[in-house]
Amino acid sequence: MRTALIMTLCLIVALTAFACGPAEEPTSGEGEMAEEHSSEEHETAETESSGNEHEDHGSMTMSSSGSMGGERIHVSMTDQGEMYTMVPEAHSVHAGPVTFVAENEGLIEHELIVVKLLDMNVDLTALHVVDTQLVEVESGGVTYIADAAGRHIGQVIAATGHDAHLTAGHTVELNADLTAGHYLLVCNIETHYQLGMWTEFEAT
Ligand SMILES: [Cu+2]
Repeated sequence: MRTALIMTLCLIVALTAFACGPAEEPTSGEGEMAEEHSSEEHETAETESSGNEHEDHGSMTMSSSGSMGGERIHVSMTDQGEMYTMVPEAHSVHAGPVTFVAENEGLIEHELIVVKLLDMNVDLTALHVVDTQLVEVESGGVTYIADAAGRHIGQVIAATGHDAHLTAGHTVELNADLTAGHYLLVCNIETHYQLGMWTEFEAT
């Protein structure tokens, strides 16, 4: 009787150890956690581990665009010849997250500004220009494009800005969350809009 009890206890202990053992094993537990968090921590880890500024930038943009999960639109920018150009590979996307992959194929620095048009009747070939640039107005933490009467005709949704260093030969990825509507993609560095560096774009 006593032997049987001991054997039963041993069996229970053995079964418990068998059942719980694998789940509590340190390596498998850490492995699962590392996989779950790898996408979120990718950006930080890459930034810390790499001393090369260029590589840092590449991995950061890959990480952020990956988490956005939207369409990728390549935008070619040129400044040779009589007209400057801003040419997206497509002029329409589904509303939602979009990554613009802006490639500067020209010889000088450019930028990409994504503007949602608030006035459907605006003539994009004749936007209001002061000192060779579109007028950008800050209001309530939002940047607008204004017409000659000071009306806000477009709202800036995303911009590479001058810190992105979209210099000759470089590519910068710009994430934007687009609601359905009519958009203007433009480079607003002095004279570039007037030289043709803009295009219409739709989110449906
Ligand atoms: Cu430009």
